[in-house]
Amino acid sequence: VGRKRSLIEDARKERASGSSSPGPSRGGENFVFEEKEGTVTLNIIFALSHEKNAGFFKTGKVFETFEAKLLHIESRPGRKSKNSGCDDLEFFMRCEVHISDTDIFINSLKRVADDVRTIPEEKVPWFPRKIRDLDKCNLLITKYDPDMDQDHPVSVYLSNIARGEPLPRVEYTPEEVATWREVYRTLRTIYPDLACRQFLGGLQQLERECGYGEDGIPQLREVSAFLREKTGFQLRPVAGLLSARDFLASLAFRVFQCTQYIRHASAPMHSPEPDCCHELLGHIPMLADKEFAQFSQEIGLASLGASDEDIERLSTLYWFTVEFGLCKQNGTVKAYGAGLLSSYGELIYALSNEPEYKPFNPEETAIQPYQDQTFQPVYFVSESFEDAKIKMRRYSSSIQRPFSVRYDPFTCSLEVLDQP
Ligand code: HBI
Ligand code: FE
Repeated sequence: VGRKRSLIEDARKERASGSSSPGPSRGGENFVFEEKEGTVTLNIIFALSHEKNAGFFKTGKVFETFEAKLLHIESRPGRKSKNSGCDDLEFFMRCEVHISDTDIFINSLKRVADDVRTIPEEKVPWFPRKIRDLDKCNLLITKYDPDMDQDHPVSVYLSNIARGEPLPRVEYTPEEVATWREVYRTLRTIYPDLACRQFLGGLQQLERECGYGEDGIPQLREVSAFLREKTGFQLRPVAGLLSARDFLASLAFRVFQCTQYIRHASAPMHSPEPDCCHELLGHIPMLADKEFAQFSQEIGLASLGASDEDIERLSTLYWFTVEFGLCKQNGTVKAYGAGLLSSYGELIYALSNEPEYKPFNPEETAIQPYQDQTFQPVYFVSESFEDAKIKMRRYSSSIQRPFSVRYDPFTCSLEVLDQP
């Protein structure tokens, strides 16, 4: 037993020194905020029979060993005692333990107590509270594979991403610049007819102030500084496609997670995943628009601590607006979605007579099935960004969460308010 205990303690010491473990936080009585790789709150019920003499103090030892923080304790006559007249007691304990200790903690209790049960409670998934918490929003779904091309600089400049260092400057190869040139030239010619006014305005400013043009791939560091001045958005380099939850959470802080590598030269007009052509041409000019920036942050704020089902709906909304959205301007329909503005083929298709259009309406848009392999089956048309933002706000206030959030732009952090 002694050895086992010291192993547990060693593991704990290691953990304590290796990470700045976040302090436990909890909300009201009926829900808890989950910690990302931190502690978990457990509601435990167990019984102690009359024969287990001093059993209660043995359970106390288990709590002590695992440094379980006791939040509540209650006792009552056990079920057996009511029928049989013996003096069993049942205990209810609410406590916090380290997530990775959960199973061993419960098993240890089972050795000293009877009928050990845990009662699940409503969990609020972990979400970032401060901008630096975004270091933990790094769950990659897919990652650019440098093995596809050994000369690709991707592995070099992905190595120092997580530590909040200044945005790395990338030396792109002549072949990569040639890919960019082809994409830029092809798309630039059709933008004046098909892109919305805000996009064209943003792109012109980027051409004047940020070195946008055919001759080189703009550096994220400069683009990020540009955006900060325009709308407070900043860029953060990312190694690939993030989970929808982590990606959307960063928008709440006006942070856009941005890939920095470029698609393969063998298919310059196609990329199955985001690459810097998609980000720099599709997203960045739009993020320089105040109204659009607010709209994007609105989706991000709605996603914090939301259920998996709500994340799915918000992700679909993001898809049909930020990626594939259309809007009315002076009586004609224009594109503002980055997936369209970075794809020659789909941009032309979306603004032809072929596809079906529906008015943007969050309740309906959020449940529309979407396509990530071919062109979209339907596009949603907004009246204006102002209108889209108001509708989005109304939609997000309808999402059920046991708390509300308020963003403080001065500290770039969230105030989390428990609802009465
Ligand atoms: N990750 N890096 C990156 N870029 C995206 O555009 C992106 C993502 N993860 C998820 C995602 N988009 C979509 O699921 C959105 O609908 C949220
Ligand atoms: Fe995108």
